[in-house]
Amino acid sequence: MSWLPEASSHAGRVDVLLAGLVLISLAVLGLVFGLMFLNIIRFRVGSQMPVPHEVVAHKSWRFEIGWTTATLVIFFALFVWAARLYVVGFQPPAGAIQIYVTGKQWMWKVQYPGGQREINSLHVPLGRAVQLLLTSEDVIHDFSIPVLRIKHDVLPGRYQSLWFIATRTGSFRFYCTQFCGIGHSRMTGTLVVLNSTDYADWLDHTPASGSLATRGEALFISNGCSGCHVSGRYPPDAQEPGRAPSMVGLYGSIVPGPDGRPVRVDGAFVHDAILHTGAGRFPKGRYTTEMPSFRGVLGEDELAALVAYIQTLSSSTPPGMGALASPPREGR
Ligand code: HEC
Ligand SMILES: [Cu+2]
Repeated sequence: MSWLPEASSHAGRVDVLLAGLVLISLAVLGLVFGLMFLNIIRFRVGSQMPVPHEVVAHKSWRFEIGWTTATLVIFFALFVWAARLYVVGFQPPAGAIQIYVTGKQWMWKVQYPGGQREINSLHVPLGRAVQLLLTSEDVIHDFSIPVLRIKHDVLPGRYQSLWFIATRTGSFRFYCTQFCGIGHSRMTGTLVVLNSTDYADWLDHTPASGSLATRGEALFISNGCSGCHVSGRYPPDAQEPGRAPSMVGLYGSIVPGPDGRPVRVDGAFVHDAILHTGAGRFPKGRYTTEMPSFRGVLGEDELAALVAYIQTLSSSTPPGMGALASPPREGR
């Protein structure tokens, strides 16, 4: 549909859903009000129409049940349609490029896995799955890219995730859509979608001081994480736990959550575990030490780096780079 600008296939699907909702609602509205007005006019005072007493006396159950079932089915189908779109819309495919977006009064800070950073602008390659890990350094913000039809509240102390595949090159606006103080209206930026060669070029020409993961590794040591989380693989739920669970192989694995239901360890899981704002899957006393909360100690920049580093302990591909050919640029 071209009546609203869109830059992803998800946007197209959201628009079709919206059109479907509007059309079905209009059809129901038209039917109900049409019948109402028809009968108001037909049976107005002084009209010559005979009042059909039989119809009132013997109401048709077949009609009654048929109509109720039909509306139920129509609206339930709408629910399934919308719910599927919603669920898929929040499940990033494996191998998506991960970009960290932090809201702060009143700007958006963006960090790339290669170590590049920028403010109020977000560069992504065309046709590749991109996952945004969103968080806030202060109050609640909301990140919205209208042309992609995606938005999500951005909360301090937590990671939220959005993903998309851009299908059009160009520059598009993004916004904070949660009133967040006096500078809220200035909290906007530009999404730049580049084709893959331009994107590789852009990554190359944007200064970066070491990849996110390299910075994360240094932080893992300087903040004392490595003192408790010794390296080396042992299952975190082995009988002999030691000081703290291993971080090796943690990312991407499926672990039992606090309520016993399996959860997949992703960026949000790791981030929230470091701040103690997450689920916390181990009972107290499970390990010989207790992990201090790093809330207020580590900034969101540092947390992004730690998450990227812990990701590297589980895979040989650079974190969040997906299949992007360009290797992490170290030491630049
Ligand atoms: C004093 C020891 C100690 C220090 C220091 C420490 N941790 Fe932990 N950490 C633990 C313990 C014990 C657990 C398991 C119990 C829990 O989840 O609280 C844990 C759990 C975690 C988890 C969740 C693991 C899982 O399998 O669910 C992550 C992620 C983590 N730590 C990362 C870090 C990072 C990053 C740092 C440094 C910024 C750090 N930890 C510093 C002891 C520590
Ligand atoms: Cu805001």
